[in-house]
Amino acid sequence: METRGIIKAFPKVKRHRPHEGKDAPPVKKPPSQPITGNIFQGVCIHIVPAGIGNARCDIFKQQIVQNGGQVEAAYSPRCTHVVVDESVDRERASRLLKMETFPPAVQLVKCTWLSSCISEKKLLSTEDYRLHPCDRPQDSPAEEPKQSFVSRIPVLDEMQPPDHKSALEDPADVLPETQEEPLEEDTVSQNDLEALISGVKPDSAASPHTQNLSEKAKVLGKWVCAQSSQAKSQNHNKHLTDKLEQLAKAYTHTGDKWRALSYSKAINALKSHPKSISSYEEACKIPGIGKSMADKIMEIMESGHLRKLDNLGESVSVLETFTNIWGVGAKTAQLWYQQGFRTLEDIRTKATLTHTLRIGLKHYDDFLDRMPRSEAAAIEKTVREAAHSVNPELLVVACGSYRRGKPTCGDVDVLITHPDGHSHKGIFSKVLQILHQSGFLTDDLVSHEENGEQKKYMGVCVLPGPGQRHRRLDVIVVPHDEFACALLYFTGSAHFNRSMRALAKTKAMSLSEHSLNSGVVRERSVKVVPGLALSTPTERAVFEHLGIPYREPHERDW
Ligand code: DCP
Ligand code: MG
Ligand code: MN
Repeated sequence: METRGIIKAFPKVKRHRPHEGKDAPPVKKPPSQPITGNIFQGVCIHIVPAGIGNARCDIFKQQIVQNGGQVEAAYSPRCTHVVVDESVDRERASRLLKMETFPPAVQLVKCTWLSSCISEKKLLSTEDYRLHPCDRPQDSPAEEPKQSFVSRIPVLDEMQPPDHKSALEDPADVLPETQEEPLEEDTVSQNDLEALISGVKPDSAASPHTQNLSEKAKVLGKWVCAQSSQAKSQNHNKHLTDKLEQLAKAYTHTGDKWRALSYSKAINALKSHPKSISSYEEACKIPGIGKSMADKIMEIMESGHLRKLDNLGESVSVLETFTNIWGVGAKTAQLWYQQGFRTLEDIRTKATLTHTLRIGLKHYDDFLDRMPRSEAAAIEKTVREAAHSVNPELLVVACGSYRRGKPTCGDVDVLITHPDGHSHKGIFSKVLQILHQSGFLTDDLVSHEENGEQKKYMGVCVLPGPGQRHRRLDVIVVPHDEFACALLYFTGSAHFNRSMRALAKTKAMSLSEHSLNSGVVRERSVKVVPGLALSTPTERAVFEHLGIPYREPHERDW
């Protein structure tokens, strides 16, 4: 499926304002901070970094000093407080500090005490935060969960890192080992991927533990496709998601798709969280947010900033400029960067360009500009009129972001079929010819037949009249028995589709833009028996077969 490959190579995220403080050195030395408060006046704190993470540690230190306190790099008799990670108990603290006993005057406390003091802007009693000899780790994400299916939730940040050479290398970010293409339907990584997106191990949806109805509901509740995306419309965590989105974009541009996905999963989770996050523990409890993500959330909460954004380096904005060319993915962008190209002018004059890339370059600004819905509607109408002039019975539907009700659209995705099941044949080239002749279609990007039946076209169009911009247009023509699955696929979002396909997989089914099959057998995620297509006259039928509530298109905007 070459077409998908091209769609994949085209990042969804289209504009990114390079960060202004890009070259500012990271804040490393708390003592140089101006003192702006007095929460910690008279307090001398040693932080045991184990488990807390460097970034969070630095933020704590900075906040202590800024608020009139003192920080000791190692334990000393001057210390009034010793702060440890929530997961550290008294025994471990003794080992870490190499101290058998603690002087009674020293308060040994969990770092939640620090977070709370900072967020409540006062020196709180350590009463509820002190470590006692019998203390067990509390609220640690590594803690044994109460339900067995929850215990198998893989948290991205806790998996093993691959041998990555990312431009944004961050030892604090830990990644899964597999680096396969995440968007293919039947790749080995699909299950894992959705697990990362939804925070639930897909297998668990079908496990005996979930037979109990309420548990099943709980599991389904974790699937993106089983939930309404409306939940994120009231984002209570915009201050967090804005920063994380900047980082996610950077990962997209550098081709670090696992990190980009992990961030987009966390961003979705934060956007749909019913309230503003107020503590590290609260962040950790959200499915899809692991420790390292929670560290970043804390950093933003406590300092209003994410220092990583200051250290992105020049390459990220150059790679972004390149990947913003339609048809250019992270690989090509990196290759160009390695070849010494830094600007669009370099690409225009020095890079080897295919026909497609030349068109992408020609319409660089137009393609980055999302069009208003009204313009998308006018484009769809133009296609519909051309189709109806060939055969008035053809069904023509604008899908994609338009059908999901978005106020602006990156392109227009038009689906064509014929209710009689055969008259869709042969219309594709006729419709395109009409649109070419009228001057509406100006360039072709990709046009091909797939599976002998479904046909895809990707091109460029322009509405008549002065001042119109060139817009991307995708058209697919499908046989009527594939209509519902094609409509579902083409409506998206891509994230919603991944979730639904992964859910299907847990039920020995397989969902594609052609059909929903049951009785699928996979060996190590590779399909060995394709199964049989279920009857799917409507989108609703697909939801029903999968056992999830129907979602209107505007609820699929994940
Ligand atoms: N699609 C998908 N997987 C992809 C790309 C696309 O499942 N990798 C599906 C879901 C998308 C639909 O195709 O919603 C249309 O793709 P677009 O790239 O046009 O995306 P949207 O229309 O959703 O957004 P935009 O407004 O950016 O065009
Ligand atoms: Mg679209
Ligand atoms: Mn499209």
